[in-house]
Amino acid sequence: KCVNIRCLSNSIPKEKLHNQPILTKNEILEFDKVFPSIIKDLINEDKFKHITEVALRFEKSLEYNVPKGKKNRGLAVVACYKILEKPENLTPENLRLAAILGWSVEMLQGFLLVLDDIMDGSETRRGQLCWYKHNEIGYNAINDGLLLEHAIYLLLKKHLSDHPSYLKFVELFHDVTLTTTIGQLLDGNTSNVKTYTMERYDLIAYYKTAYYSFYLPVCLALYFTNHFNQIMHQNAKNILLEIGKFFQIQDDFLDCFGDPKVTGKIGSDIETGKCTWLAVTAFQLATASQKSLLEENYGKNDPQSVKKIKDLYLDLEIPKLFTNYEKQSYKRIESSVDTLPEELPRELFAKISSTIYKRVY
Ligand code: GPP
Ligand code: MG
Ligand code: MG
Ligand code: MG
Repeated sequence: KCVNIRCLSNSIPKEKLHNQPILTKNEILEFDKVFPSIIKDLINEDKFKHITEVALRFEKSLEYNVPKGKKNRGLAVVACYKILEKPENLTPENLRLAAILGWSVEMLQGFLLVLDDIMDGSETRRGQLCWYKHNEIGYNAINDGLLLEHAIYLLLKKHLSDHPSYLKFVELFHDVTLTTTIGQLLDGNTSNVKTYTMERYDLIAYYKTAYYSFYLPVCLALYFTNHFNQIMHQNAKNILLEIGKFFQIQDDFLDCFGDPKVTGKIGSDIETGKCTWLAVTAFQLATASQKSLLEENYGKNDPQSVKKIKDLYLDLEIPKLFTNYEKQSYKRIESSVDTLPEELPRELFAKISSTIYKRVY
């Protein structure tokens, strides 16, 4: 039974630690407090501060598309920084810079989501209408997305250009954006479900999600604390990509079986014929007649076809398989954490995977 004594963290059942943000309420508040000054910096950039029309539009897009998510990725930068940094360096100024790096990751996320929603034909995101879905926005959202991407580099230049790792930050953001774009290309290159394999799935999940969502925040914190050891980075990358794949499998499950009131988004993977974990798993398990049903109905933007696919997923007990997969995969990740070299903060990796285990949004 859950004991109501907060200071005795050991007495809180492990279950209670899942699906919780990586930082405390107060730490999240501190992170949020930095955002208004970031908006101010951005709209006061020399390039357009005198073009009120541009500054106002940018401000509107920043407010709508950046701060309203879970902020897992941005908060992870700060959490990782706090663990890696020497206590004497944990000054308010350094914490502010770590928060700015975190918000830069949230800018990347905002940029990717604005464009992803157009490509996926999505309706809602974070419980609100997708940005491009507003009548007065439409495809101009593409340009707003590009501006959000530039916000990353404007912030880095303004606040971190004197940091020894400045070039590393810039190159990392470029590299991760390229990786994500390659993942998005593969994800959008849909074909008949019979051609989808788990190998293809893994590649898409690593590229389109894991790099930017899990490797990027930790890598930024490593560079910020001047950790450049290649082996250390490779070890961190290996485990973070596994965590990222696990996260994308959850995302696929929630697209089909999640509650849009909780996830804040209406799924579209079946209609758009995406290579999801559910589709690949279902095709592997299907009988010959079920395979033809999949081939005929998967990827059709038609409610009856979608229902046939969802019913088949239920017949094949995909939700149960998913729950088992989630449990097994979580266990595997936990044991790989235990084999990480000493110089890597094991508790951080354990925390990252526990924040997403059993998530419902
Ligand atoms: C998640 O895919 C991947 C991204 C948001 C990366 C987009 C990359 C671009 C280059 C634009 P998803 O479509 O499954 O996410 P969601 O379910 O949140 O729409
Ligand atoms: Mg999408
Ligand atoms: Mg997508
Ligand atoms: Mg998805």
